[in-house]
Amino acid sequence: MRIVVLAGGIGGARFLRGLKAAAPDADITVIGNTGDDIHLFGLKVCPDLDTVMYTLGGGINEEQGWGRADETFRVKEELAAYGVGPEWFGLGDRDFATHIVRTQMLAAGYPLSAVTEALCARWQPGVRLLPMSDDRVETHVAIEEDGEQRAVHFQEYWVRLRASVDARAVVPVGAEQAEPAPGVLEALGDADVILFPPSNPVVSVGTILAVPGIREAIADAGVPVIGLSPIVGDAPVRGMADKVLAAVGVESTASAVARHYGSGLLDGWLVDSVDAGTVAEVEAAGIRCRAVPLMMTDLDATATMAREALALAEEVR
Ligand code: GDP
Ligand code: FO1
Ligand code: CA
Repeated sequence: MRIVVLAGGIGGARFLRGLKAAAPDADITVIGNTGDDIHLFGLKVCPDLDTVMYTLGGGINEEQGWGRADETFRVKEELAAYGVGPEWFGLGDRDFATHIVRTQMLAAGYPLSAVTEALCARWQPGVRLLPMSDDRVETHVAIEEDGEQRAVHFQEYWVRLRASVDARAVVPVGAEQAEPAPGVLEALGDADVILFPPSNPVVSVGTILAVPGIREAIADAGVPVIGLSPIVGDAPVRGMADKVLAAVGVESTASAVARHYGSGLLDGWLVDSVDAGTVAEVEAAGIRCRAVPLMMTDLDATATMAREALALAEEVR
C-alpha cells in the first residue's frame, strides 16, 4: 500500500512513528512543511523536515520533540560571546552540523529535495521524505506590538514571542510562486490513501496546501483522504494552533478544523473520544467521522490511531 502523509514537525513525526508500526509493509511518502524554515548565521534551518528525520531516524530529543538528543550548545555560547544573535533560537552543536551540510549542498547547486535525500541517507527514516517545494517559502505572522502592526517570521512569533500576542494574519510568503518539489505530485497521483496527521492545520498542513498544485492533486487523486484532529477538547494538545486558527477565522475545535479543510478535500476525520459529541456535526458537513483516543502517549497508542485512520479509509473507499 502506498501512503502519502502531509506532515509538520512534532505532531506529524510522532504520528509517522505510529504509522510505520501499524503498516510495516507500506510504502510511505512524507510531504514535509518548509514554511517554518529560517536562515540563521548564514545557514538554512528546516525545523519540520529535521524533526521528521531525527524522530524516525532515532536522533530526536524525545522530551523536547525537536532538536538532537544528547545536545550541547558550545557554538551558540561562542556566537553570543561575539554578540551575534538571535539568542532566542536554540541551535545545538550536533544540529548545527545538519544545517552546515544542508547549506553547503544548497550553495553547490543541489535542490532542497536532493539535500534532504542526502541527509536521510544517514538517518534512514524508513519513509521517503520530500520537502513540499524546492522553492523558498517562509511563513510570516502579522502581529500588533506596542500599538504597531508588523510581520515577524513564524519562528520569531512562536519561539521569541511564545505566541503571547494575537496573530492577525498568517502568510506563507513565496507559496504562490512555489512549485511542488520533484516527486510530490507523482506520489499524490500514485497514492492508495492520503493522510493528514494531527499536524497544525494552518502553519503545517495549510502551508503545504498553499503550494499551487498540491491541493488539486489531493482532490484529484480519487483515493481516501483521512485526517486526525490536532485539537482535543477544544484546545491544541501543544503549540499555538488556537492562535493561528483564530487568525484564519476558524474556531479551535476538532469539528471546525474538519469543516475548514472541507468535504472537497477530506473524506474522513478522526476526533478524540472527548469530542465524540461533535461527530454528527462533522458528518453533516459530508465528512465521515469517528471518535477514538487520539493522544500519542506511546508507540502503541499512536499505532492504534494510525490503524483507525487506515480502517476509516477502507470504510469510505
Ligand atoms: P510542529 O510543526 O512541531 O508544530 O508539529 P505539527 O504541525 O506536525 O503538529 C502540531 C500539532 O500536533 C499541534 O497542533 C498539537 O495540538 C498536535 N499534537 C501534538 N501531540 C498530539 C497528540 O498526542 N494528539 C493529537 N491529537 N494531537 C497532537
Ligand atoms: N523551538 C523552541 O521552542 N525553541 C527553540 O529554541 C527552538 C530551536 C529549534 C532549532 C532547530 C529546530 O529544528 C527546531 C527548533 N525549535 C525550537 C522547534 C521549532 O521552532 C518548532 O518545533 C517548529 O518549527 C514549530 O512548528
Ligand atoms: Ca512546524
